[in-house]
Amino acid sequence: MKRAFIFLSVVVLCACSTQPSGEPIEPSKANTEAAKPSNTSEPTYITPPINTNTLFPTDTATPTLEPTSTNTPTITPTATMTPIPTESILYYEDFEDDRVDNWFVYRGNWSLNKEADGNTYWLGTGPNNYPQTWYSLDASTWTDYAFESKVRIVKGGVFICIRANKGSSFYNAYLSSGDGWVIFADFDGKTYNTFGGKSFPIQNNKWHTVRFEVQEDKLRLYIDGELATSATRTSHVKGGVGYYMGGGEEVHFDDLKVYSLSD
Ligand SMILES: [Ca+2]
Repeated sequence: MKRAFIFLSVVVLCACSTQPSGEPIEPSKANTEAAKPSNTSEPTYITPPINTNTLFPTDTATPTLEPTSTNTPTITPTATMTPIPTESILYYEDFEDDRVDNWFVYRGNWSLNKEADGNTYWLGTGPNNYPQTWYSLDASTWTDYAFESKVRIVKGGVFICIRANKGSSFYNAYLSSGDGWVIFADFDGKTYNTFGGKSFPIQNNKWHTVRFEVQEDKLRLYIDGELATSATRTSHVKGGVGYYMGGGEEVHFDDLKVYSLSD
């Protein structure tokens, strides 16, 4: 584990050194990076979505965010969360050992911080270029699972990713504290498609327990135990987890848990 941590630190340093902070990423470069195969020694990552109009539910982009009947049937919400046996845990991190193990950081500033009661949490921020971090160990066997974590948005919003090949492909759930909006998206390295958008109140500066489930072709997003939105999708079948956010935003994370939902 220590060896992996050191290796990842080196990778992170190398990755950061090739990307001067403050320099915008050209879409063509991002697409090239996205096309890199995942089995090379160099980790795959990109700036996920380039066009912010497809990312953030602005007034002009809102019409495109609504699910359509052709490819984004939204399933009927249910009142209860899927029960998860504790023995199905795949990953857990509370940062109380003052370490962040097995995460690959790409862009932005990610640091451990302590609250007044001594609890340690992870803080992500950065001026631009989508600060992002990805679970770095092999998650190729992760298919049906729940990614639950406590999330506190100080500013902006957060993209929570599942079935991810780091930044190259993933499903995400976007939570916007500014306008109380949640929405799914999938990204295949080239195309970013949103679906399943719903209004849902999200308070700034408050811990929310966010649980993003994927089971077969079903996506379900729970916030503080309440089903915020759900949808069906068949774009991705396996992969790990990650977070990213827009530039200039600040989000806190704690108590990360991944549970298998496989039968
Ligand atoms: Ca903690």
